[in-house]
Amino acid sequence: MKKSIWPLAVLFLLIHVSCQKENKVKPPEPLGPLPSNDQLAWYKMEMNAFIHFTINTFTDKEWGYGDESPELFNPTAFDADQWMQTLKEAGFKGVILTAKHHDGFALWPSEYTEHSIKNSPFESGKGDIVKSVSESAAKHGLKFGVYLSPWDRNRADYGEPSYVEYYRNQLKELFTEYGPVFEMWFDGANGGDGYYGGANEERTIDRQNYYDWPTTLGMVDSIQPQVLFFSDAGPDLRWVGNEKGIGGKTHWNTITPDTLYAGKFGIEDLLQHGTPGGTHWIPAEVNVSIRPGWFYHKAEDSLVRTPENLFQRYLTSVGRGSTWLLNIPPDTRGLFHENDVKALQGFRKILDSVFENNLAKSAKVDASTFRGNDKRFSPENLTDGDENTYWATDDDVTSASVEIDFGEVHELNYLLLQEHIALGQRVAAFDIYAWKNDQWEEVASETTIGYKRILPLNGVQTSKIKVEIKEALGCPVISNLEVY
Ligand code: FUL
Repeated sequence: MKKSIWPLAVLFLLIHVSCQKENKVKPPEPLGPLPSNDQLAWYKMEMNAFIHFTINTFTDKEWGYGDESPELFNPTAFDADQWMQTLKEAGFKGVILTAKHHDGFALWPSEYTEHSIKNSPFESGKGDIVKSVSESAAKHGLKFGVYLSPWDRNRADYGEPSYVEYYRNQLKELFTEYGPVFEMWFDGANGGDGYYGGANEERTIDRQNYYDWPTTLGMVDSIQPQVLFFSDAGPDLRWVGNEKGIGGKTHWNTITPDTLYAGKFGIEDLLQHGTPGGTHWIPAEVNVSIRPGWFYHKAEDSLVRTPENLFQRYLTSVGRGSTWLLNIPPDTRGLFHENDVKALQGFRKILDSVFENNLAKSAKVDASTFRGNDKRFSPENLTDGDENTYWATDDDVTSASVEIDFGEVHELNYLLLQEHIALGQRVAAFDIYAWKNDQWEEVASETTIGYKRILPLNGVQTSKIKVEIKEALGCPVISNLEVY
């Protein structure tokens, strides 16, 4: 019997056509430098706590000279669980502890110095704050990070090559004995006067070369490769250029390290804003203290930031595509002070109430265009709650708009946007419009989006919002849009 080959041929043709179609609309190619997986995980942490605690807590100073007796370190009710519980409830995801500040006092029983907790009365010299904090952090599901001041006003050999060896030995102890570390914070403050083993003098170092950072970072990297290094200039995270908690409205994650090195003056503006088309992906981290000082001072008990002020700092850090590193200094008891705890609880309440009801979830979303008219890149991806899906345009389209129609008038307070930064940072200028009196009225004109951008809409009454992307380095790739 002669079988017809037609059904088979039609099937092949259909498969062929559908494959061709699949291939035709490809996802956008990555653009420029990209974040590493560890950096991507870091953005998602959003809020981390900085903890400044050492001998300064007991001398009421900000910068210890380095001649303080270890006998002074004696918290009477130290409880790392109180810190971690407070932080966890407030929504923090990581904690970075000052294992050693500029005064050189080590909060762990380092075998390389006598200037440490082992010679203090705290727990009869058997205490280890680094261990207690790293263990409590792990118990509460928070990631642990380390601050180890390169500048050491206690060491007699600060400024000599042997000090750099000492510093590396301390890093080795910290990175081998205290579990995984997500971030290492290298402070830019360096050199000046100090005790220096009794020399009591001024010392300056060649900031660019003295520490031989590539060797030091390579050593840490070989012990814990996931660690992100923060310093004025990176290489993984950069300083934001101020200590006020203000990220740049324009925040390019990209920057060219040629133009930077730790300690160079006058680059604050560059650090805050970054450079479109910069050669490296080094996001700015926003650090600020909940009090005027970094260490606890009784006289500042009434000067703790209010919940509303903390919320504003959240908007100027996380809301500008950075992570927020908020310092909460424990007091002489070794506890977060009641006023700081209250402020954090109040802040959390504001955050929960502001971001309670995402109106975009049930709104109708429409775009002026989307990539190849392919559903995989349609504007609905903006509100599907899936961070892996996104709205994108064709490669040659760098301006496009999206409309969010709520069907009825609402009072709107915030708009939240996220770029799919795994494919690079792209958007350079965008406007937001609200539908008022039968026409579009501009409510904001902005530049970058990045990992996250939260913009105040100031209670505008409207039934529709439009986001118009005016300029981008490549086709826009936007993964999330929320409205509150
Ligand atoms: C600065 C230091 O000098 C301060 O004491 C504090 O540690 C702050 C976070 O960084 O450079």
